[in-house]
Amino acid sequence: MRDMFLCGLFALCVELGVVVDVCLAGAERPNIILFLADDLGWGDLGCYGHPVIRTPHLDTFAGQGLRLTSCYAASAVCSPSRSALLTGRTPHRNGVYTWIAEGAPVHLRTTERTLPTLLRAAGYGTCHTGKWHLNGLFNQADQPQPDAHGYDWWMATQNNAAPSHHNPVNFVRNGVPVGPLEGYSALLTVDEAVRWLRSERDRSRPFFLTVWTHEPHYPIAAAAEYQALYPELPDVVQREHHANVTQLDAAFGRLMQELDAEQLTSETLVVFTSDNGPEGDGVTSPGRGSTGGLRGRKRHLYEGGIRVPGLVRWPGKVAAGAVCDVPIIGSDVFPTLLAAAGVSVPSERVLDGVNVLPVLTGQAAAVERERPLYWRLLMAPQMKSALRDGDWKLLADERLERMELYNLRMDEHETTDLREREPEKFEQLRSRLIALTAEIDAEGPDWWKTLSPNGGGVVRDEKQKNKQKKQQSGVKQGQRQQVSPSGGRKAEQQEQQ
Ligand SMILES: [Ca+2]
Repeated sequence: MRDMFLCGLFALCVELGVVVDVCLAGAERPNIILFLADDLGWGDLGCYGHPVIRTPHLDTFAGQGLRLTSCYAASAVCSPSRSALLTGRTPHRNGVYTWIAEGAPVHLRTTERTLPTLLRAAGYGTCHTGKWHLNGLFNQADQPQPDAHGYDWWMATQNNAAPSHHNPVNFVRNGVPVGPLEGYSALLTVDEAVRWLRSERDRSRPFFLTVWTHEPHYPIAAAAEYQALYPELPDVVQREHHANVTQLDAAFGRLMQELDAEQLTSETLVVFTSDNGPEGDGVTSPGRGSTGGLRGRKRHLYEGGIRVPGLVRWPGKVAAGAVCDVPIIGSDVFPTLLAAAGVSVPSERVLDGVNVLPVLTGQAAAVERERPLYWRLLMAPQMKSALRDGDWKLLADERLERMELYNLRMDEHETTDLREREPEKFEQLRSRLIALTAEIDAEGPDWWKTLSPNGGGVVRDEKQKNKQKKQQSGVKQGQRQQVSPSGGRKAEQQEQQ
């Protein structure tokens, strides 16, 4: 029976151009879970040193696997980071160059080859639950939905849970609106994953499951039982934020308990990470997440905006309790998980990520890269491009003119610009950044040239913008009058990203 399945699988893979390592085509192929938090900072977990936030399940999980201390999201906002996880390609190359506002034309195109598509073709069952945020026209025929990117089963939202994490009303399951749900988003998201694991998946196949929580992104809501864990915090905003991270941790723990109950733990590779750094200023805004002292926060290309928690558990393959400071970026997840499944990466296109499995499993001390780690985010408040090559990091403004150079080994907090003291290194990386940006621009769609860097929902060009303003002046005037003088519009924009 199993031989018949393998023969059928081989025929399917040949048809789709997917190459499966024959040695891994049988029972050795792991199940894979990619669990993603939203706006969780590098310093927000107990196992990353947070002095107050309680994350017992993730702390235990970290001790069972590998903790990455130089793990990076591929962007400093939601959608681009997610696009890189699923494609292995940097956001401006795959087209998702900014967070995607509802209604925006920007989306993850079907010309990209995604993890679920390739794993499904190789015989995996596939499921996504939680935030999607890879299209502007969610659950509409005009843009691809999660099923078009390889998911057998999905229950998702376009962006944030609405009206908040509590009793969300905007989940869609396999194209059908779910309606009002009772409970909190992360737990509901995991409940759906558990339901799929128990009742919907094909148990004769390995599975690929992505669980992308809304927590702790605005607008947050945390259950009373988790808020009760922080009686020492008089600030209700801080208490709810910290409880919200604990709620996320509880949801993660529930999923890990399900793996244990189903006796799947030993054959399942689990990756936990976040899509970008923490929101707000961390002191007065609703966002009370921690960068662990790193410079910058969400939207910044300084370390606090992009360096995130990264935990990997694969029993028998990844050493328990290990810690690794090798720089790894979200784009690496694609080739790494394909390698774990014995599936070859697409050879007809450029990948920015590389297979880091040898480092994760302790077989190599470093990652060989053709391209350095690269970021570009035109809505970033200061520097809008960056690359990291070894210990060195270069940041640049939009025109790639004003630049800063840091040595992260000596200066983790990016305090001392070394471009004048290290002219040779500066020139080497400057040339690299300019060339790499040109290469990526030549390949990716040029949405970023015409659409707003903030959400990609409106035109960027001044002439087009003025023309649109004239046509829609009545509507826009009405919208402006609803904005509070205290900056409600800005707060509303932050909540959407
Ligand atoms: Ca995010």
